[in-house]
Amino acid sequence: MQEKNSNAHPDLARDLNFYPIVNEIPKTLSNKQIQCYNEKGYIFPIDVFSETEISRHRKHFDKIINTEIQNGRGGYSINGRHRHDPHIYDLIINSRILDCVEDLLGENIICWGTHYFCKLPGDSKRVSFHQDASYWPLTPSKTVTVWLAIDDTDVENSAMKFIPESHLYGQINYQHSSPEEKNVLNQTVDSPEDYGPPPIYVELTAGQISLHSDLILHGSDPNLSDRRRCGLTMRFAPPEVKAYHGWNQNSVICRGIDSTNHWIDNPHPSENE
Ligand SMILES: O=C(O)CCC(=O)C(=O)O
Repeated sequence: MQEKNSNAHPDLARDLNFYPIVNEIPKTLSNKQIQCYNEKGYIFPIDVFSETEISRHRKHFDKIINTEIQNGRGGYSINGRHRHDPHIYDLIINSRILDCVEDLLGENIICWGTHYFCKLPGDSKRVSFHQDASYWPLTPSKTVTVWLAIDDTDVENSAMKFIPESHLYGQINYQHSSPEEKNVLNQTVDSPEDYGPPPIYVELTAGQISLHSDLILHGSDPNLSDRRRCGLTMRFAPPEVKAYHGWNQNSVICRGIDSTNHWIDNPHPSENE
């Protein structure tokens, strides 16, 4: 299963509305941050890992990406690896990350996917403006993405960018991307400027995270710098979200329970060894 390989899912009746978070007594995020999520569609920056902690993960990632490159693949091919890689699995069950997610989704938390977006130095590919929810056969659209900065990320090395408030439009029309666009994915929303104020760049220090709604318009430019820009996306949803086409197969019940019995609870990979 590829995380973002599906198109419009015209056969599926999906609820693609934004549901504002109602949590008056958050434990980790502030009320202001929750307000920002509801009004703008994202929160950042949030400090999660120290430089020592993230550099440990970066070393691990360096090894995986080198192998990918040696095998003729690139910076976007490491997708859904948490089921087999204990280091990534440890990140999706990390309590500091889950505490933030819990304030948005409640005490029962599923992680159904992970994907590194690694823009190598000089990478000419862009991520065209899109809504995650348009790609995913999931309903309702309540997935929160945690984007963990593995490297320092700024405008120069093509930080992700958000169109604030665009999550409030429901599903937005898109085109299939043209090859000239060199889009990493395959959907493009034209005229993103029609859906909110100018883009805001998600500049993060390695170890920080951003959180975004699956309805926010976002993307990133080619990386014209000589510095790598890698982020790990972790996709979290409450159990009430339903997945079609087998998208419940890679999941982990990271916190609480799934009383719907819909999601697979894949064990920590070290238990298989
Ligand atoms: O990292 C990027 O440039 C894009 C990431 C993205 O599209 C996502 O997190 O859904």
